[in-house]
Amino acid sequence: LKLSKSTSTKEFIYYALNDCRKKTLKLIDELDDTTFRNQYHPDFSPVGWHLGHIAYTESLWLLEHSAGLRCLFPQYRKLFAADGLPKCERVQLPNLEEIADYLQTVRDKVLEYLEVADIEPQERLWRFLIQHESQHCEILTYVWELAKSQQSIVNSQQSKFVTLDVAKQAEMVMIPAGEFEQGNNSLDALDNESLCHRVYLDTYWIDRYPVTCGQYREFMRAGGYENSQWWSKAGWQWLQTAQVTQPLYWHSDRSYDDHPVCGVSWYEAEAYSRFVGKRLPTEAEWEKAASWDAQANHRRTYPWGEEIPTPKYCNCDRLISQTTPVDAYPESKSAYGLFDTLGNVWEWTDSWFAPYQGFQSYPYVGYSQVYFDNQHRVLKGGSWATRPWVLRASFRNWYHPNVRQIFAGFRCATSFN
Ligand code: AVJ
Ligand code: FE
Repeated sequence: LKLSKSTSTKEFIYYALNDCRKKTLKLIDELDDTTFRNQYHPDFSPVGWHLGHIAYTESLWLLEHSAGLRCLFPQYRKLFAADGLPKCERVQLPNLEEIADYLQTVRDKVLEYLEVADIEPQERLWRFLIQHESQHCEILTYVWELAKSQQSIVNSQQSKFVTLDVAKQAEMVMIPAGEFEQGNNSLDALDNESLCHRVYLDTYWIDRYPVTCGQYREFMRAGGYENSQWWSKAGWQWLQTAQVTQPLYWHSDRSYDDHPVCGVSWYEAEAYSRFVGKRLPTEAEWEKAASWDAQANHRRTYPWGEEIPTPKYCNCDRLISQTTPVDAYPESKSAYGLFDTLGNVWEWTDSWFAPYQGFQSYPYVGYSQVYFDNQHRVLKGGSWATRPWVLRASFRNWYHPNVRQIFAGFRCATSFN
């Protein structure tokens, strides 16, 4: 199927389900049993749990709630429900073959149902499930990276010269005062992206590129991790217990100097920003700089326009399996000239995860609403492991500020030149 204007909703859903699942099955193909069932970090469930939970969620919403079928695998309900067991108890898993069978059995029924379903009123739900699978596959990639780092398998690239010079890396872009449109009301937007609304921002400056390893090394070399003056009170407190001295996915190899920093907590991002006399952008500042086309007075879905993300535009979808130089995708440029806003690394923002005016939970309160607790910071843009279905300027991710396992970096902002 070639997607075009005449593709029907049903054809599109069929295509997206298959495309997404093909990649999930490819992951399963590469998986060994230890990586499948180990819990590598208390904040993250085992890889195998995520796979079972994908099948469970699809079955719950499409087969039980929509098609009205009985639960196919009632024995898995407690284990794979989002609110079933604490993460540490999610290790008593069926084996890989059983999970693969679970996914396949549910999917076969789902495709049968898709043929007869009245799709129009359910479109939002189907789109949600494609994004749900995409997100869990990214999260299981985090766990997999932890597994690899324990087995000391490190991604490494051919040694190369850094081509983006230091002055260029530090460039900032001025975003003139004015209104823009934040959020997204379309059918593929998640509940937390609506309602779309206009926001006025004063003039500010924002980095053209994410902060690079080369730039961050200066912070490390200057004793950034030993000097409380760069850290907020909460950040310094966090550092005393975390006892870290470099990002989680740090490369000492200088050929990574033009790659974005990856694997920092929000506190590290905050400390670095203070060190260079800047601050983290708010979510609105990030989103305006990435998506607003002031000349057209128009919000772009992606920084470059409306074409869906492909390898031409950004480092995503696990196609490269690690970060790339921050200037590697000139086609990614936003109207204001920012590079690399989508893909490569998630970017921490200064904003707490909170609802927009008119927010309504969908499809369940536990998706977003329970996280509106002023304990989670918003991340934007997606990483090298993010599937295209969840890459867009309005997408909102959220984590506690101490989390480093996600593939997160940041860029800085200032209010004056
Ligand atoms: C948006 C990644 C924070 O992991 O809780 C998956 C995604 N929500 N299933 C999460 C999610 C429900 C969510 N994050
Ligand atoms: Fe989930």
